[in-house]
Amino acid sequence: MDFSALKKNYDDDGFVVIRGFLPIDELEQLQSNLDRYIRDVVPQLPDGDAFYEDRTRPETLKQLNRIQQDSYFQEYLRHPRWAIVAESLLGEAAWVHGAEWFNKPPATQHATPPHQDNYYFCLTPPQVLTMWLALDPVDEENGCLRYLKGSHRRGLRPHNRTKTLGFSQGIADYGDEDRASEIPIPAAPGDVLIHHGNTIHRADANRSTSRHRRSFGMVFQAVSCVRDEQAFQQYAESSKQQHLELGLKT
Ligand SMILES: O=C(O)CCC(=O)C(=O)O
Repeated sequence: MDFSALKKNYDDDGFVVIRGFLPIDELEQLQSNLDRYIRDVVPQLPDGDAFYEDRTRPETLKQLNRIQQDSYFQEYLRHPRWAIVAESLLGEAAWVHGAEWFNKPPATQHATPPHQDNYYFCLTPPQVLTMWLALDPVDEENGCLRYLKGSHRRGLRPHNRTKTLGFSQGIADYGDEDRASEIPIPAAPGDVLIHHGNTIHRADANRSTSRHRRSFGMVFQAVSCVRDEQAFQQYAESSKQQHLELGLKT
């Protein structure tokens, strides 16, 4: 892999895509462990670790947080393939926050609001990136990610509360001009999309009638980052408040 070309694209655009990042055997192993986790572990998790569009319908499971509480995923966090790419793009040593799983089940109304991840993480400098691995074929119909190229160089935009479980904050003034410059990124299973913590992104709901839109994500934070504890507490409080309003027991 040509890491210097990849880093230049990442620095210029705020995101890069690596097609075929995970070979098929590794992808199958990851997927089968996710299937096992969803079947055996998820039914026992507290509300805050497993989000549903409708809790009474297990098939509407849409987000899993802190998957690394399972020993397979705890070990998976140390997989060198991911860390080598993350550290090359960040240009320094990094550690991984944890692992997450996202889905947009077919025919649900779950759009991802426009946001910048570092509004949630509160890190300075914003040396943090998200690696988002497609597990299904992903396209505009089932809600692919959409990026605003170069937005990572323009600082954080104001965010306000949303009603979307899992994405409690969205960009307050996202407008037509933003929408017109979005770049949708279709992906095949095993492709990874990597975005800078300040890159603006969002995704539509899944409009297909039968296709899931699953992905597996890991966030890498460079060792030079320091968290603004006051800003983070405010964010955590607002997220907790949203969970209470939505009736979650966390
Ligand atoms: O999967 C999605 O729709 C959103 C994921 C996302 O925003 C992220 O990983 O930063």
